[in-house]
Amino acid sequence: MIHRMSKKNKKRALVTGVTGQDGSYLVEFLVSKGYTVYGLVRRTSTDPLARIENFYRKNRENFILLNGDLRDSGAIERALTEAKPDEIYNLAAQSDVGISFSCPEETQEINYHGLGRLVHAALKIVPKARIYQASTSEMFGTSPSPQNEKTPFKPVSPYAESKYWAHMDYVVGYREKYGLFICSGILFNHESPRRGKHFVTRKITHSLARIQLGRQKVLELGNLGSKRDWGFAGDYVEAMWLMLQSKKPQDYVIATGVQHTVREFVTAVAHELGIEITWKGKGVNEKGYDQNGKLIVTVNPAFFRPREVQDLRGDAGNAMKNLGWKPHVSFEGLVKMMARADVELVKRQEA
Ligand code: NAP
Ligand code: F7E
Repeated sequence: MIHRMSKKNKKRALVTGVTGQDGSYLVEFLVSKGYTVYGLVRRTSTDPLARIENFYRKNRENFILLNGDLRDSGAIERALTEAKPDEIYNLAAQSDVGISFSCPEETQEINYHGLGRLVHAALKIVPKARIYQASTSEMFGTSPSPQNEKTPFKPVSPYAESKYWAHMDYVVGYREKYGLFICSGILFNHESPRRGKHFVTRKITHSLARIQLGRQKVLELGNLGSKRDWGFAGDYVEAMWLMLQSKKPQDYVIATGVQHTVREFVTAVAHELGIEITWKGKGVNEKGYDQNGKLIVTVNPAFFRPREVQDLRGDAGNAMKNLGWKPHVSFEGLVKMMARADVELVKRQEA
C-alpha cells in the first residue's frame, strides 16, 4: 500500500493527453496519491479544458498545465525541462479509429512520431524517467479472441498501425537499445461518462437519453455485430500507474475478459432507460423498435469502416497476477453509470 508522499519526496508526473477521457481520470488519481502533475495541453479553437476544469481550479498547487503539442519537439523539451518528471504518461493521440482512415498522416504524425519525439527528449533531459505508453487492443486486429501479451499483432487501421509501430520501435526497441524504463499498457476499450460522443458507447448512451426525453427520433449506427471488451476508464488508469511502480518495465494487457456486441450494448442501455428493444431484419436493413413499435435504431453504412476489428476480448491474467490489478466496474455497472449520467446531462441541457 502506497501512502501520500511528504512534500520533500513528492513525485512528479508529466501527462500528455491530459484533457482527454483517460487524462482526466489519471490526473485525479495521481494527485490523490500525492503527485505533482504537469499536463500538456495543445492549443484548440474551443475550450479544451471541459473534462478537467473543476479539478484544475481546486488543485492548482499540485496540477500545472503546460502548452505543448506532440508534433512540436521544442515544446516537448520545454515541458520536460520544467516538469522534471519521475514518470511520464503518454496518453496524447489521434485516438479515433474510424477517422484514422481519412487522416492517416495526422494519425501517424501524432501517435508514432509524437512518441518518438517524446522518448528522444526524455533520453536527453530526464533519462531516468519511467514512461507509460498508451498502446491498444486495436493492435491485435484480426487475431481471434481471447487476446493476451503473446497474441500476434495484426493491425488493420492506420490508427492501429501507428500504435503498433510506436510500440515496436519506441517501447520494445528503446527498452532494449537504451535501457529506458518504458512500457505499454495494451488497453482494451474503456469508457465512462467522459468518453467522447463519437465513440460508440457514448454515442449510444447520449442518443438514447435524448430519444427517451423526446429530443431525438432515431439513433443511426454502423456495425452492430462488432464485439468489444468494454471496461471503466477510472479502473484502467490505476493499471497505468501500477505498471510504472513495477521493478522491471513490462507490457500488460488490461481488459475485463467480458465481451458484448454493439447491439447488446444498445439493448442494455435502452433497458436501463425503460425502453425494451426488439430487433428486426439483417445487415444494413436491421432495425430496432421500442415496446410501442416505434423505430428508434437504424443502420447507416456511412458508419462502417473500410476494415473492421470484429472480435476483441482481453485476457488480463498477467496484470492481475503481477500487478494485483482488477476491474471493479462490471459491464452492467458501466451501462448504468453512462446512461444515468447522460440522462442528467440532457435534462440540464433542456433547462
Ligand atoms: P481521447 O479522449 O481522445 O484523448 C486524447 C488526448 O490526446 C486529448 O487530450 C487530446 O487533446 C490529446 N491530443 C491529441 N492530439 C494531440 C497532439 N498533437 N498533441 C498533444 N495532445 C494531443 O482518448 P482517451 O480515450 O483518453 O485515450 C487515451 C490514450 O489511450 C490514447 O492514446 C488512445 O489512443 C489510447 N487508448 C484508448 C483506449 C480507450 O478505449 N479509451 C483504449 C486503448 C488505448 P484535445 O483535448 O485537445 O483533443
Ligand atoms: O467503436 C462499431 C465500430 O469507435 C467500437 C478507441 O478508444 O477503443 C476505441 O476504438 C465498435 C467498432 O471504438 C458505430 O465499427 C458501430 O467496431 O467506440 P469505437 P474502437 O474503434 O474500438 C480502442 C481500444 C482504442 O484504442 C481507440 O483509441 O463499434 N460501431 N456503429 C461504431 N463506432 C462508432 N464510433 N460509431 C458508430 O456509429
